[in-house]
This record gives sequence, C-alpha cells and structure tokens, in this order.
Amino acid sequence: MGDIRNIVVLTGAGISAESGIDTFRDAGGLWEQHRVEDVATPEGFARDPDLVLRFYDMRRAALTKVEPNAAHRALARLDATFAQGDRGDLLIVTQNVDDLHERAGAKRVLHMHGELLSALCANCAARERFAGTMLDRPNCSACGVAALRPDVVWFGEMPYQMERIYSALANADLFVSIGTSGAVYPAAGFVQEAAAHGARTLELNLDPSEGSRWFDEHRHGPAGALVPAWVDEVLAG
Ligand code: BJW
Repeated sequence: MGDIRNIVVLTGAGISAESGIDTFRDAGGLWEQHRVEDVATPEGFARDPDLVLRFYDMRRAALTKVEPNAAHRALARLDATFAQGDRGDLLIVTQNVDDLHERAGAKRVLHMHGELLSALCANCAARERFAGTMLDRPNCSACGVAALRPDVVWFGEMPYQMERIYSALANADLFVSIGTSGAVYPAAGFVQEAAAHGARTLELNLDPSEGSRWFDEHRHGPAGALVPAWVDEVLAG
C-alpha cells in the first residue's frame, strides 16, 4: 500500500443510499418526511416519546429488508487486509446507525452516532442488543425499568468514542470521507483535523459536500462505483 499505512474512513448516509436506506438531507430524505427537532433531539423525545420511538421502530424494521451494497463490501475487503500482518491501522468511523458495514464483514467499525440495533436505558445507562419495537415499552434487562430509548446520538448530545476517533485522525496518513453532506459537527470537522496532522484527504460523494473545499481530492459519483475503484487502487498501491 505504498506509504499509506494508517487510514481513517468516515461514512455517512450516502453509502447506504444504494441499499435503499433514505439519506437525511437529499430530496425526499428523512428530514423532508419528519421535522428534525421532533425526532432527533432530546427535547423532541421528552415532548412526544411515542412519535420518536415509532420513527426509530420503523427504521429498525426497515433494516431487515436491505442488504449491504458494493461500497460496504469494498470497505470490508479493505478491512480484511488490515487483519493480516503489519499493514498499519484502519478505522471506519460511521455516522450511520444501520448495520450494513458489519453485515458486509467489516470489523474495524465505530458507530459515532449509535446503532439502531442497540437500546440505551435512560434509568441505569445499560446498553443491550435490541431488534424489537420500543413503542411496546419493554423493560431494561439490567434494571427492569421500562426506560429504554434508541441508542443513537441526537443533536445536543455527545457523539460516541470521540477520543478514539481524534487519536486515529492524528495518526492518519489518509482520511477518506464517503457519502456525507458535511453538515453535522463534529464529523464535518474531521477533514480539517486530519489535514492539520498531515493526512492526505479524499472525498467520495455523489455531489460536492458542504466541506468539499477542505479536501485535497474529490471524486463525485455513486459510492457503489467510486468506493470499489478506490479500494482497488489502495490494495494495488
Ligand atoms: C451519496 C449517494 C450515493 C447520496 N453515493 N453519496 C453551529 C455550528 C457548528 C456546530 C453546531 C452549531 N449548532 C449546533 C451544532 C452542533 C450540532 C450540529 O452539527 N448542528 C448542525 C446542524 C450545524 N452537532 C451536535 O449536536 C452533535 N453533538 C455535538 O456537537 O456535541 C458536542 C461536541 C463538541 C465537540 C466535540 C464533540 C462533541 C451531535 C450530532 C448528532 C447527529 N445525529 C443524527 C441522527 C442520528 C440518529 C439517526 O440516524 O436518526 O445523525 S442527525 C443526522 O445527520 C444523522 C447523520 O449521521 C448526520 C449526518 O448526515 P449524513 O450522513 O451526512 O447524511 P446527509 O443526508 O446529510 O448527506 C448524505 C450525502 O450523501 C449527501 O451529500 C449526498 O449527496 C450523498 N449521497 N446518495 C454517494 N449513492
């Protein structure tokens, strides 16, 4: 892989679009169908928990009808090469709450905005794997209280594992952003963070994102075509 040893890949909703999962900000996306302040803030959840639980129950159920696409599979192929020998470090930081990276076979995946298939207890802070419906108000397996909420990061909440992410960004030789609009912080600032530590930066997105100008290189098109081609280049390099 030439002089590229450490890679951080950031993925967003665009990588799952070709699997049939709606993005947030594209035409017809989730934020055209639902008011973001109603379904993706702690205040919205406090105001109308049923509305929020129904929104996430619907998205969790939809996961059973979709499959990873060529972009997820290509990243899993890249991930597999980092499992062998002294290749360097790879971290796939995803903003997505779906499980398509894992289902494609990737192991080095960090869900900074949480996961649909996880529940967080608002009473005791325990986490558990969860595939059912929260509108039924199931009890927490740890404390027995019916206080489960989706284990996702809403606006105003702290994204997960930030120390680990910033440490990987500081050591990265290459930062690649795939299928994200660059509209939401702190993820939108990762490109500048990685560049400040000397990484080369590459954007793979359908259109120029809000943060395009911060990248050294851009390739525009569908992730299902761009990502396999890029992975082939890295593995050949
Ligand atoms: C394709 C494609 C194809 C389509 N192929 N590409 C003012 C200034 C700066 C910051 C703030 C501010 N006011 C408030 C803030 C902070 C706030 C924020 O960023 N607000 C902005 C609106 C400005 N952020 C927060 O509150 C975060 N917490 C925080 O900051 O804590 C403090 C802190 C400080 C310092 C360090 C660390 C922490 C929390 C943000 C939580 C975001 N949560 C959500 C919901 C998660 C659960 C769920 O899924 O429901 O996360 S919102 C939503 O947006 C979701 C996504 O992960 C996130 C990003 O969206 P994404 O993935 O980019 O999707 P889209 O739809 O926007 O873009 C898709 C892209 O794909 C497009 O570009 C398409 O072109 C492309 N595409 N098809 C390739 N086939």
